[in-house]
Amino acid sequence: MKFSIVIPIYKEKKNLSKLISSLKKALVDYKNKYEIIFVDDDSNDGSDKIFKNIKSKKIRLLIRKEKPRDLSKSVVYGFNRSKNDNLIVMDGDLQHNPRDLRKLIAKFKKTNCDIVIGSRKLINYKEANLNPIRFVFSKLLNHLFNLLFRKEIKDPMSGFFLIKKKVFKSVEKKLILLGYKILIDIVLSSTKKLDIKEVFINFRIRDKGYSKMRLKILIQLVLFLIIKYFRYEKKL
Ligand SMILES: Nc1nc2c(ncn2[C@@H]2O[C@H](COP(=O)(O)OP(=O)(O)OP(=O)(O)O)[C@@H](O)[C@H]2O)c(=O)[nH]1
Ligand SMILES: [Mg+2]
Repeated sequence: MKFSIVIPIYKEKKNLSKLISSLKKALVDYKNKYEIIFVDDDSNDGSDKIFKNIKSKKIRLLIRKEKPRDLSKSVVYGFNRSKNDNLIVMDGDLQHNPRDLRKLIAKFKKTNCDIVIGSRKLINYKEANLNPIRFVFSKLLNHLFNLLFRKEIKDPMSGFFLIKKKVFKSVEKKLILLGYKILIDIVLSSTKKLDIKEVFINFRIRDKGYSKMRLKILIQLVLFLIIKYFRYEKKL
């Protein structure tokens, strides 16, 4: 099984060297079975210089020039330029631990499911490594999602997941592609009932750099859920 890891980045210069070295370490057993594609939304912060010293052909930097910048669109940009049949998305700020990739891949190999989600354990805010407000919001949004769409997904808001490329391709034209939540965009666009598995991951505190999560993005998310809800109801 070969996979392409797509990592959307925006002004993550301070995290990239550490992330790349921990990815290499975590993937040492997978040798020629993977590629890593960083999709930078034209950060202009010198992130590209870090890639100049990388000799491995398995690691690529793509710069997306389209404006306005957008996380979901960057992920699709990377998906469409990937070589392998299985796709993985993860954050570029070290909040997703490269060591957890193994768990996602193992679950996928064992079950041959459509999607494996790396889910945050949202039991209490300290264990989840979220500040109390983000914790409550994440829990509320997850509940709201499951209620509205009659699903049972522990962490549909996760940005860490593995998906078969053919599943992505089957829904690509229906995606809204707005903001952060590409996973729910994909899940709710499928006409086929998807086989979704989850594994718990160790979500970490942002290491360096700054969060791009803003009120605008939360409003985008609520808007996104409303649009999806009406489309979803029509589909049923
Ligand atoms: N290409 C691209 N990447 C983005 C954009 N916004 C955020 N990212 C990246 O997407 C990942 C998640 O964004 P974060 O800002 O860390 O969001 P978050 O993890 O929900 O928020 P924090 O917990 O506060 O860090 C990081 O790798 C960001 O660099 C964007 O507009 N374009
Ligand atoms: Mg983050």
